[in-house]
Amino acid sequence: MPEVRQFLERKWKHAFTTFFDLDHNGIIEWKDFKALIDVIGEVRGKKSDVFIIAKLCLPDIWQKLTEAIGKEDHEKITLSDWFELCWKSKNSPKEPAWQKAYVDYMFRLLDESGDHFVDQAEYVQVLGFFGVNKKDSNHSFDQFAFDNRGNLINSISKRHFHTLWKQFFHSEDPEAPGTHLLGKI
Ligand SMILES: [Ca+2]
Repeated sequence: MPEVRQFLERKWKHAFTTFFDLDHNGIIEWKDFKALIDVIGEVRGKKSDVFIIAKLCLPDIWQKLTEAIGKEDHEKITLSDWFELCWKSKNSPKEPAWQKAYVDYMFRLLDESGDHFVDQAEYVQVLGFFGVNKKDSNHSFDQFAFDNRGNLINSISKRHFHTLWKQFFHSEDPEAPGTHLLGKI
């Protein structure tokens, strides 16, 4: 179904553009990751946990991503490479190493206080590193932060985050709360 493909690829493109290709040249390169580490270091300081996490985790994610592509040229990830990785991940029974490293990293990045929950203020602040404005992040948070009974909650556990993450990357249902996890698509 073309509309299912379109919906999935719209979400994946959003993740590619907002969270990886920070200089918006259409390619993910190590320099995009490096730029993010630098921004976090400037905003939050070189001794902050969030800076240390980014510095430790991003080289690992980069290596796992480029390994998963398996191209000769390991220096560049194009949007079509990225779609291919996301399709493979969606169709694979086992979570690929890069996805696991990426979701773990994002949760650690978001959970600034280290209490194993991501609250709205943390979410809004970290999305700000990626250039997402506060109004949009606040709105997104209200679209996915629900408990099983549909009541709004003010923080997301790691397990809940993982469920929302899977919905973002794999769900074909635009109504799934996870659609909003990474901001406005
Ligand atoms: Ca780039």
